[in-house]
Amino acid sequence: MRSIEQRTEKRCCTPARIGLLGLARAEFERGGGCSHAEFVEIPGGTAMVGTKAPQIPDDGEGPIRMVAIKPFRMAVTTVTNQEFRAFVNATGYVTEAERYGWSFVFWSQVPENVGATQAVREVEWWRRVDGACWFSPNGPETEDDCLPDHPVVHISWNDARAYAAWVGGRLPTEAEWEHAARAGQGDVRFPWGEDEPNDTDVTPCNIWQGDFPKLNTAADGFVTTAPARSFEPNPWGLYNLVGNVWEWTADPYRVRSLKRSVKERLAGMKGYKLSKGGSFLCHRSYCYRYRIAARSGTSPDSATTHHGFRVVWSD
Ligand SMILES: [Cu+2]
Repeated sequence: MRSIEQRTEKRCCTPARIGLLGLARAEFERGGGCSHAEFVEIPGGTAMVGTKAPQIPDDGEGPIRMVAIKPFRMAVTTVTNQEFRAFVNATGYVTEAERYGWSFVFWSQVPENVGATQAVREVEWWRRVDGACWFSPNGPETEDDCLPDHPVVHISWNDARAYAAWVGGRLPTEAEWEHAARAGQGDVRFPWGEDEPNDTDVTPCNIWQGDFPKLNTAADGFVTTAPARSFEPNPWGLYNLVGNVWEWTADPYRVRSLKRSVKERLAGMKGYKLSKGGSFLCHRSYCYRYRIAARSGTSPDSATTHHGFRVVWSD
């Protein structure tokens, strides 16, 4: 069995565009847009953030913190391709993946005609694919893989903020996200409680089943993304908080730790942003991050096929 220490360094999660020059922030209109997204009212109060029982302590899952928050509204799903298309049609917004001309695609989804691709060090299953972006997610001529009701992917933090501003909203803080995910259930591991997903008959969310990164048996019904509104919602009516796609938050990626190894890792992650929820690539054997307290960080210009976002609104 793998120890927690080893697992800490193992991420399905975080390729970054390290070493590439930043691009200018795209122009976008603020607050003029229209979102038909369904949302729920989230009560304010004392949010529980983190857990008493961290599974990956070096990610900063503990200790448990109590944070006062105001009421807000949260979209019941992550932003879909259909919703993002409306934004692009209205504003002409160009995502960072389009500006860079490439994005990260999971190895098994790279079309055969793409040929050899560059891998990412330590997360070799991530491939740089030229032409991959939200409307053509696996590379050139894969527009048919952009399904209207699935989460939009290849969205950077900067892109997510631009969309959120257009619909008059914003990205949630970590405290808001966890508060909404817990739905009053306290220090539970998952949005549905404590039932641990397995590779066969307990599949409450879209994660990996089988041997990562080689074989996903798709016992949960999905090899890549699932429709944004699928599986049972949590008690507050929110879908796919864990699994499916990572969700950007408004917060910087910070880990409070005195450990030298953690500090060294964080030194290379300046300016990184925090994401929550894990993705369809997470598996307990490798990247046990489809838990409410789990966390990941990557650079605000990074984009992949397993990273999306959800919008919140407050008065
Ligand atoms: Cu993961």
